Amino acid sequence: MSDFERAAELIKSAKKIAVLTGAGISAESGVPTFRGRGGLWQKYRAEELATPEAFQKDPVLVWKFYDYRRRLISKVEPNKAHRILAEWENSLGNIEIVTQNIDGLHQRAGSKKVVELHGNIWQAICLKENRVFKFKENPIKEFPPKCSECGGLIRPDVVWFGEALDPLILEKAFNLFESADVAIVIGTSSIVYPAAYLPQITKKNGGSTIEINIEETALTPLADFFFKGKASDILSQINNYLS
Ligand code: BV8
Repeated sequence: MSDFERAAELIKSAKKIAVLTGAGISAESGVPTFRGRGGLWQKYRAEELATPEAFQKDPVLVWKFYDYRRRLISKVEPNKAHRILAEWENSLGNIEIVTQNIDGLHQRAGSKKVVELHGNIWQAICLKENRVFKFKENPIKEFPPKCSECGGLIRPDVVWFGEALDPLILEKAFNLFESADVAIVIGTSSIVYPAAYLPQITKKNGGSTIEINIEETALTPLADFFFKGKASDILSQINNYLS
């Protein structure tokens, strides 16, 4: 029996499956990753852009960074990896996704059960009213953009480095990986915490972990299965043994 078949058996017999995705699952859609070749952070340093201090210092620069990504994301489509996970949500019925991505591609592929750990690039927060709202202006016309209701400064509704994640969202993610007997980890360097901790919870509770990545990561030594390859290729191969 191949590892693909074994992984498929694990998925078929799972009571609950928790999926953690990172920028790598959107790479095949054309969205640059953070730390890989040509990654976003290679051009910019995270500290310069995705931190509250950076926004405080230069909200225009930070908003131009997000406007660049919004324009790029608005032109791409979910890829086969996103679509297979959406199919599995329907066919298996016991799978939920926790994503570090802010691109919304899982939802556009049809996934309904998606926890966005780090926020969503198409939402903003009015700092004056402390209100979260959909902000889809594309491209952004004025920098920094202002709240249409009160004229106050707004910021992207994303979690920056050094910022706490929404406790309710984090609790939901922890509970999911705690109750899962299978964790599937796709396209993340497993560097950023607390996200990287989630699959370790499943492991600690005696669950199994399946990692899909084009290269080994900090999680790989812990994984029960490590499939080296592109997310859409590996998921397609596992999917062949599910249908
Ligand atoms: C917090 C949103 C506390 C904005 C992001 C030391 C130890 C532990 C923690 C820390 C530490 N030092 C600092 C920290 C905390 C810090 C952290 O983890 N830093 C890291 C860098 C060490 N964490 C935080 O600050 C978090 N908050 O801890 O708060 C706190 C508590 C109370 C009160 C106050 C504070 C907040 C973290 C969230 C930061 N926001 N993004 C935005 O997107 O602009 S993180 C950013 O990195 C993205 O969200 C991204 O999703 C995330 C993780 O990156 P990946 O998704 O893994 O992407 P990456 O490029 O790294 O990897 C892509 C992978 O895909 C690669 O492995 C590649 O091989 C693979 N791949 C590529 N192509 C494919 C593929 N795989 C398959 N198929 C392909 N085709």
